Amino acid sequence: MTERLIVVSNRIPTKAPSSGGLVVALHEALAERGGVWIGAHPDAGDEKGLFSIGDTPYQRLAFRLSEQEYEDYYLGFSNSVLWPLFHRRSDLVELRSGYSAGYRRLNARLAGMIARMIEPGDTIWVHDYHLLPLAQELRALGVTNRIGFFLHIPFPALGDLAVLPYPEAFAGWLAAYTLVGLQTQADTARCLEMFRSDPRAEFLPDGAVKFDGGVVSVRSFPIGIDDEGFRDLAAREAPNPFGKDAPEDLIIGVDRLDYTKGLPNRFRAFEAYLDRYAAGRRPTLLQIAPPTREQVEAYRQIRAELEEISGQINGRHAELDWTPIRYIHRPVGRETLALLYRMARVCLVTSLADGMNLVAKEYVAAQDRADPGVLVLSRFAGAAEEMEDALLVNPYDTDDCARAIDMALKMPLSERIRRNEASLAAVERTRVSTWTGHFLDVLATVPLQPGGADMMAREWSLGGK
Ligand code: GDG
Repeated sequence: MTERLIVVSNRIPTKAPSSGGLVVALHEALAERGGVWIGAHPDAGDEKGLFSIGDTPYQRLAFRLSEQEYEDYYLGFSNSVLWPLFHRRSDLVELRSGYSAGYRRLNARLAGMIARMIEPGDTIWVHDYHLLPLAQELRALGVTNRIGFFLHIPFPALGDLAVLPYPEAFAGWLAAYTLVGLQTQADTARCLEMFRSDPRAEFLPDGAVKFDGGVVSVRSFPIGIDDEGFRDLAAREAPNPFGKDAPEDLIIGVDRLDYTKGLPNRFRAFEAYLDRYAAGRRPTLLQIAPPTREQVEAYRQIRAELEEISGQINGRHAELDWTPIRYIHRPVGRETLALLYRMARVCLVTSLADGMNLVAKEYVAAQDRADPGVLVLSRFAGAAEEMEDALLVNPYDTDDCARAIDMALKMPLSERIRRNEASLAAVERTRVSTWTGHFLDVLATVPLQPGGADMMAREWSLGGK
């Protein structure tokens, strides 16, 4: 019997990765154990089945989304319903006819393709919110293998789930997995609270949940980075990315341009810092914000809003030889990013909700341990649960953030070293290569009692909502 690892994610990496992070960690786990990575690829074959792509030590199988699937499953239900809902932005949820049926159809189609190639000893690891019902669809096709799920984004509050078109289906999606992994203990508590509030769930003595004939275990697995790789990239001899005139007090922000990352709040807090605390200093906020999901209206709005705010702030404060906000709306290379992290005296992470936030960990790992910069970190990023020695802020409180910037720029060396060491210890504990191993070890040992194939529970979107 083979014991392959089958990783399933919404997107499949287009080429074998050359730099660290989750993709590399999964790539290594697959190369070591042997297995298959399955995910959507924009140009793979036609829309009928799985296509083998690329040249890697394991197999990569791609499927292609039709235009309608892209619209309903990806832009629609995944990114205009689940993403805002899970990030406490129910006001941005767009419930359009066809979204949830499209989401269910894609998950069912993918399950069909996977069921045809699965073998008895295989372990399946599904990633993220695009594929929540995949295990339930697989169970309905008779797949009894161990299936793990990891949610990269926050677990929603119980009250918010009522916004879903078929809220009662959600617990069934999760219960069909063998193991559900979440970023933080707070997420785990919210997930268990959801099961506790559901009369169909029964808690077993070991904390696992019996539901719909199956048993699911729920644990937190805080994700991390390749900290050693990042440190080496940051510490290498390289030309200054700014050329000769590097800003003196550099503050950095790095985020996909997403409304969950709290960028308007950050810009306003920086403005408040300039107005109230800067006294003689001329810091520069370098904000790198590559575009993302631009077909979704909420993303077009946040882009316009940020351009307006940064224009206003620069208009008020800029001088001939100083631009307070440098806002770069495109990606920069990973090597350059590492150098910029190391040069920056402060890193601002002001997410309004965030599963983990890897930028916080990358910044800490990239610092010169003898003269580190300071991480200002939102209490609402998952990373705050482990990195208590960062300067934790409430991103909704402009003055709290402005004061934190002031404190960070004035912080004595001894305190910067102490805080950086403590945060670094947290980063090392969650190193991504350890993280994959830990998840897979737990998945291999928790009770296996597949269930969740209840056809009634699967009727959730057949009405076409
Ligand atoms: C989701 C969850 C969770 C960004 N701009 C550039 C660039 N990046 C890289 C960063 C970092 C990654 O993208 C962003 O990761 P985050 O964790 O900050 O955020 P999401 O993309 O929202 O990720 C999140 C994560 O999944 C993992 O589970 O932590 O909470 O939302 O690595 O460095 N990289 C380069 N140029 C850029 O311009 N090279």
